[in-house]
Amino acid sequence: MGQLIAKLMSIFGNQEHMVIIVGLDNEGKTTILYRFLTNEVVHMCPTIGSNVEEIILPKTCFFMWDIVRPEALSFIWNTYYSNTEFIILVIDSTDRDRLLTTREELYKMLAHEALRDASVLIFANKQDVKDSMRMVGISHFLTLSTIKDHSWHIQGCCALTREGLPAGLQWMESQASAN
Ligand code: G3D
Repeated sequence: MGQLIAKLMSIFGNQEHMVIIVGLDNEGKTTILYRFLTNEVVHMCPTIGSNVEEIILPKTCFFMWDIVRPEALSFIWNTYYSNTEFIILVIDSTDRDRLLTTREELYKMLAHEALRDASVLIFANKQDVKDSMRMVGISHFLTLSTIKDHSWHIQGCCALTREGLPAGLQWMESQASAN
């Protein structure tokens, strides 16, 4: 898989930035990916394999993989890590029960050698749902302020309305142009 990605990167050129979208199941990853591309809500069947899309912006392109995992409770999927410049971590802000699992998986992933230079965008999704956790609480629980060796940004969003998604992409664009 790493070789395939490297080949795709060489075809698309240097302005292409490799992004993986990770998170537990049902957090909204696939909805976010397709809301980057269209204003329509796409009704999806459960994905077999992975979704991959190219997001073309005026100054940069993001080649995004929505990774579908063999096991629902882990988003570790090492073969996708090589060449990854950005990690988009999607959190279901209503799902308090699984935030601990997300925290454990996040730090395992950040410790991975192949992701040493990757920047992390955290989408606190489903902010439209009443009583969802707010960004401050999520940041605190995930101890984001202790992350010193990766650039990171947390963005509240609602994938259904696209609210917050452009701001997240803008942060990635600014990171991409700074590197
Ligand atoms: P996944 O790819 O992480 O597994 P999906 O998650 O993108 O398939 O989304 C899982 C469910 O959450 C979907 O509902 C989807 O419509 C819903 N969802 C995604 N984003 C939001 C959001 O911002 N707000 C709300 N309220 N729901 C959201 P279904 O019913 O199709 O399973």
